[in-house]
Amino acid sequence: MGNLKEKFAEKAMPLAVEIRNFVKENANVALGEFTVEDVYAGQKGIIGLLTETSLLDSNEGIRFRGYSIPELRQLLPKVPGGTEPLPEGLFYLMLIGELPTYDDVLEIQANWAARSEVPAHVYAALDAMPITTHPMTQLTMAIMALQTESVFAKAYREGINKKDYWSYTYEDVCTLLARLPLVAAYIYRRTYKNGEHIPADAKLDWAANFAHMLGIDQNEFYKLMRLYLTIHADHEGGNVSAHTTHLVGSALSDPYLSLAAAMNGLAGPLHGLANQEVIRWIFEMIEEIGHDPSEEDIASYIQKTLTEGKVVPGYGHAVLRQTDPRFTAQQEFAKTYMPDDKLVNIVWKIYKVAPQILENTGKIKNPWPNVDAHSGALLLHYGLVEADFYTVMFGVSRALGVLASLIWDRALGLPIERPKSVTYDWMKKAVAAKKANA
Ligand code: CMX
Repeated sequence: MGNLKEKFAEKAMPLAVEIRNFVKENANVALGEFTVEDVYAGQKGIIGLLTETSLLDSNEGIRFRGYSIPELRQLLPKVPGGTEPLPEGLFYLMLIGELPTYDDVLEIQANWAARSEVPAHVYAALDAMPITTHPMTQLTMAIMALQTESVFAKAYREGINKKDYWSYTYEDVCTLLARLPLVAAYIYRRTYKNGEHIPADAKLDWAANFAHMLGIDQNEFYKLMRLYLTIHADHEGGNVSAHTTHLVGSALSDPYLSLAAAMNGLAGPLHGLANQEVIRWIFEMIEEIGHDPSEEDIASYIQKTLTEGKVVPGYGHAVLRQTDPRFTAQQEFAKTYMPDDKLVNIVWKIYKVAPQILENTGKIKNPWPNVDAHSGALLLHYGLVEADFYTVMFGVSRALGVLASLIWDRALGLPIERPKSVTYDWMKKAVAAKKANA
């Protein structure tokens, strides 16, 4: 990818030198303190990671290179006459730190289209799996099968200079991103559509082509896919999928190995699988209380879920403390294109009653909806009814952000990650010593 790769090198190489000098000059500046609770609560609030592509504010939500989601919807290039941003443009922004032109996006599209042929053995590996295999398991397997193509792994084996790690990583990332929608669509069609596959259409953009290969050739669904694949891409570095990519990549595992590991994390119900769980939970509710539940009906169903010791999927967040702007963006889309959709209206009713009930528990730190609370209802509207596939779609998008970050990791020469762990016994002694000295 001549242009983008060169632009990235022009940005990243001087910055790597600048950061090295910054660290040398400021090595002893303290950034904060952390408590026993912080450690036992999953390290939230402890600064220990570096991610250039995006930054989260607990109240405002995510910003990609300084741009909020509403700003990205305005400013990123769109197809002529289009209304939603093109995710290829977000990839450019995350890599370069500046908004791309439409021509920049077209260049990425052409480059990825040229790399997109998936080797036959990847499809054969998928076909060897039972049709009942969860789509996320299939996705991880497909990424692992694609790993045979890693130019980073090959070059490392042959011996390369550290300074060139980023370049091979870049090549792997672009090839992987080019092929990911094809394998995801293949998984969908083999699992749910009798293996009747639909060839890619190189004239379409990355998101519309994905929609086309899934079998939903509607202009409105193309728009949804552009929005969906943009907003799910990145959520700074500490979430399970981003952190896993960075952690595994820090061992110099190639991008395929790193992304496969990340997708296994995304497949957890407290992370990406929540989009599937939301729809399953709503359908169970409908089965129990009918198709047109009142706010009171929904409130008692939420109470029941909590009493049974289960989580209300789509609500809460490890770091956010407000309604997720990714939820709001999807709500706005729904208000424009499907204001009368029954399921969408149930999602909105849940939004009216759930936060107060969750707040009243006194323990849930964020009672507001996250990205997963809305996405399934939008997909269902366009006929994508197979909820078990939803996290694969999240994964296709998340790959953009975590892999852009992985290129940065290699360009900045970030080292192997190895935080210190301690035992409970160690912790008790440390606390006793602190108290004695207080
Ligand atoms: N329903 C019921 N209980 C919830 C809850 C919810 N939606 N959100 C948090 N809680 C509970 C926690 O399980 C925890 O309970 P215990 O003290 O009994 O262990 C307590 O409230 C405090 O948790 P927290 O500090 O508010 O939240 P965490 O940082 O531990 O967890 C998250 C964050 C997202 C895992 C949690 O809110 C949750 O399980 N939500 C539902 C699943 C979900 O929607 N996940 C998707 C997140 C977005 C994404 O990554 O895609």
